[in-house]
Amino acid sequence: MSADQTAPDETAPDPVQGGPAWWTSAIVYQIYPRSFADSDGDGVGDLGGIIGKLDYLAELGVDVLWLSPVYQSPHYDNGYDISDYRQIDPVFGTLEQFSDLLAGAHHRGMKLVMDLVVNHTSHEHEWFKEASSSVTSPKRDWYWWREPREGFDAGAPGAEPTNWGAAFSGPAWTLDPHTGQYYLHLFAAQQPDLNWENPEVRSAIYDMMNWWLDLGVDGFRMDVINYISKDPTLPDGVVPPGGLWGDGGPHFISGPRIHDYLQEMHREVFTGRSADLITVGEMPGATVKEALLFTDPVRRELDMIFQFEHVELDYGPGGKWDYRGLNLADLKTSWTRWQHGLATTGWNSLYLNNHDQPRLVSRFGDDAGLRYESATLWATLLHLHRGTPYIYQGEELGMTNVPFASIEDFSDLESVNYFAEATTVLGMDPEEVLASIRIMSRDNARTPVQWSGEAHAGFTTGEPWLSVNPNYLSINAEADRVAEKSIYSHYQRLIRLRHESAAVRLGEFTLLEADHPTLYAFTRSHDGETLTVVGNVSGEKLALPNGLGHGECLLGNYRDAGAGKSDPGWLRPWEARVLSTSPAVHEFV
Ligand code: TEU
Repeated sequence: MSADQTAPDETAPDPVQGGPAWWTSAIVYQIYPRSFADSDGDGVGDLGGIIGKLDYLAELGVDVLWLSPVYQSPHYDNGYDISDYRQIDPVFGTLEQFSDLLAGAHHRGMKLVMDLVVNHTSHEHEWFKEASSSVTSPKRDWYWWREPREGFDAGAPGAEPTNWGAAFSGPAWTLDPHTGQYYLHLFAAQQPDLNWENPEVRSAIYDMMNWWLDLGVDGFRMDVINYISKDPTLPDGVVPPGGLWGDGGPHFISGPRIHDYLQEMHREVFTGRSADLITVGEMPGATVKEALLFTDPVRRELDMIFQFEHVELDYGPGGKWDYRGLNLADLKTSWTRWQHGLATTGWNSLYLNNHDQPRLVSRFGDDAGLRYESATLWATLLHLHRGTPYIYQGEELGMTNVPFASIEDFSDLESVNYFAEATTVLGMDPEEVLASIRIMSRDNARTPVQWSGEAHAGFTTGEPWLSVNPNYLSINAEADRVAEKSIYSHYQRLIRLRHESAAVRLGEFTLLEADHPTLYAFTRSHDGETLTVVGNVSGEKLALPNGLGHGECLLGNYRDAGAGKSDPGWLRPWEARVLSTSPAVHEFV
């Protein structure tokens, strides 16, 4: 890390001083290292694999790489359970290799952002080992410990200190038989929650963050960062109808001290450092109003957040596993509310895919006959909104969900634990449970990236930790990049358009034809320039109302769209066009 990378950069536009921040024109690419590329043949992706693909990423044109966790971990949750924040897990490589990766990214003009998982650690972290050694341990209070519920013996049914359920099934409390107390874990039992009320915890985390920034990383994606402040009285939650556990969410989502903590973190870690850093907070359950507080630059908390509203619109009343399909009207309403809510202050992150979401082309498009068209339609709609777009590995190739045959094919603890709980305690039909896991499981996003038609899709020379999607023979990077209909090329064009067009970066968003069932249309206006975006979210031809198809086509997903050959009155199945209704500056078709 050279000294000038951490020095305050006086020339960088500071959002507080006015003027758009650099990340308004940036595109972030997320790497899930386990599944990206394996350089040593052990079947698990690694840093060497990423280094080998830096040119591929630079050619795509992305500005920032975000690495899902590569720290030392027992991998119960694939690295989201960290046992040492300052070590690279040997399965991924070494700190030296990490420095090479960082230098390689910087050399190609890309920044590198780390995943920061500090709501919880692994149960194998030294802090937790020490904390659980005795009730008088100096680190006892670094985690949340409680006696069994009054009137209950430790370990008896219902003895948990609160009725909260964990995100990965079962109760949010596990008994430590050694000390007779329970510890809190909002996720798996192997992920005990840190107690942010304790100033020593916060200071240890800030030290660690400063250590990584001094090493030269360009910022952090902060895992469930709006869960870190709990109501210390830990009240019971409401049990939903047919549910097993209470919902603790209201007592820890954007809890009482969350803004204090983030402002303190800003002061202790980011103040005085370069304006070229980036912070993004992952925030399930965050509202637009809260997002405004988290991302208003004068409050000095975060640059942007990941909100979850749009990826939960296809949940039924029973939640994630009760899939009911997307109603486009709901998405229009939701995205429009977020676009307007953060129009003048704050900033949006734009995503449809990540390592926790099924593949977008299977979930929202047509992953069979019109895979190219529907993948590029969704990419176009997403990237033309106001905010920073995120691309998840394989999305740029139109990778699809996976035809998992049986529960044995799944690896993710969320899917595996849910299957066990649903088929036993809830008494559900295993085939029915399997059907919903097939659609929504996080493993859909976690199979190896399909690089080529070679064995295991060119991901590894060994046995991959999770089987490659059998469609790799036709869907892979090598084939896509030379195909006439290349999804990768479409992403390249979208990235260039954002880099070069102020209207894409900053334009005011206006939704059009709000009530149309299959047309998603909007304008982006900036400085006398207006772009009109029209997208057909269906496999049927669509007649465009009110002359909407007129204008010069800057970018489209049907090859003839810009050559004046397409009919401006119609959109073909899953067709998207970006039209300039003011003098065009660039030709992107
Ligand atoms: O996810 C937080 C989260 O609440 C959900 O996205 C969750 O993973 C799941 O999809 C609910 O169905 C973050 C990470 O992105 C995820 O990979 C981790 O498992 C989780 O935190 C715990 O660290």
